[in-house]
Amino acid sequence: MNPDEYRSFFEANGYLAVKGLLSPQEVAECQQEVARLHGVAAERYAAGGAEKLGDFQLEPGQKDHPGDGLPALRKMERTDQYSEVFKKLAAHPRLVEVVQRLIGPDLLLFRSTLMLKPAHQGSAHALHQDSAYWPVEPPTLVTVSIMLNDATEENGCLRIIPGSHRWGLHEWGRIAVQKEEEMVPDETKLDLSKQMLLPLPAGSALFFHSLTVHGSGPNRSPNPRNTALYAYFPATVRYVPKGTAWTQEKAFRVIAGLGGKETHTMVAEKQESGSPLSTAG
Ligand SMILES: O=C(O)CCC(=O)C(=O)O
Repeated sequence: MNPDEYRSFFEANGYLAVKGLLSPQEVAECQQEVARLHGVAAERYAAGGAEKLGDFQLEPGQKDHPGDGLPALRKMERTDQYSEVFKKLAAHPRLVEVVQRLIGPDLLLFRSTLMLKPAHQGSAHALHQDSAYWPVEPPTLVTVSIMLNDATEENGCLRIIPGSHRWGLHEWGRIAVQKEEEMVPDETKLDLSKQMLLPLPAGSALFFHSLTVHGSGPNRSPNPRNTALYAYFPATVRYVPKGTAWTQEKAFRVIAGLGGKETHTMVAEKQESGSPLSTAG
């Protein structure tokens, strides 16, 4: 697709896949860094068990028995705080160029995460809308999931419902109940026939709107499915924390624009009373 068509495709469909965003060398560097971070997690676990893991989260069922080798991790949050590689990747010029085409020149970083699906053990993510959790209004964030391995149906590639970003924010946008490998929250009247799998080769990137209904299946394969995931937003939004998990003031890293300053601090606004999503955070 011609880059000039990115925005119109994204606005119509709520997602955009870009192949070859990272070179094979860049992918290899990221894979090495993922291995190093697993080593850090193993050291922390050895020092104090699961409680010492902090931003490293074990796969469900691994809490007491992470095994003899490296811990089976489901995700690593706030990677920009302890990984130069993933801090730098958030501002990768090709990545920034695409996000700017989608939401404009001034970009703030909302989230910097590694989503991991270890071979045979990686668990599913039930379908949900990210904006059901995030304190940004209007809900106009863009998440990018960068494939660090080939992502296939078997190892749990992302799945989305195209056009669902135009449905608005729903009560079922949160993962209400996630049973075993079930992909749909309870009380949902989602038309799953519209669900689309997005297998993509390593180095590709999938961009999606924070209202787009998305999730991923379990990893039933002998290969990992690891992705670097970032969420960006324009500074024109309001910061409206939902529940108690968010601070009144929050400094976000500036990725592009805003006069080149390093961080941009936002002050919480009260959310409208009666919001259906006002509990927990
Ligand atoms: O990477 C995945 O498998 C799912 C990630 C996801 O749904 C999320 O972080 O909101």
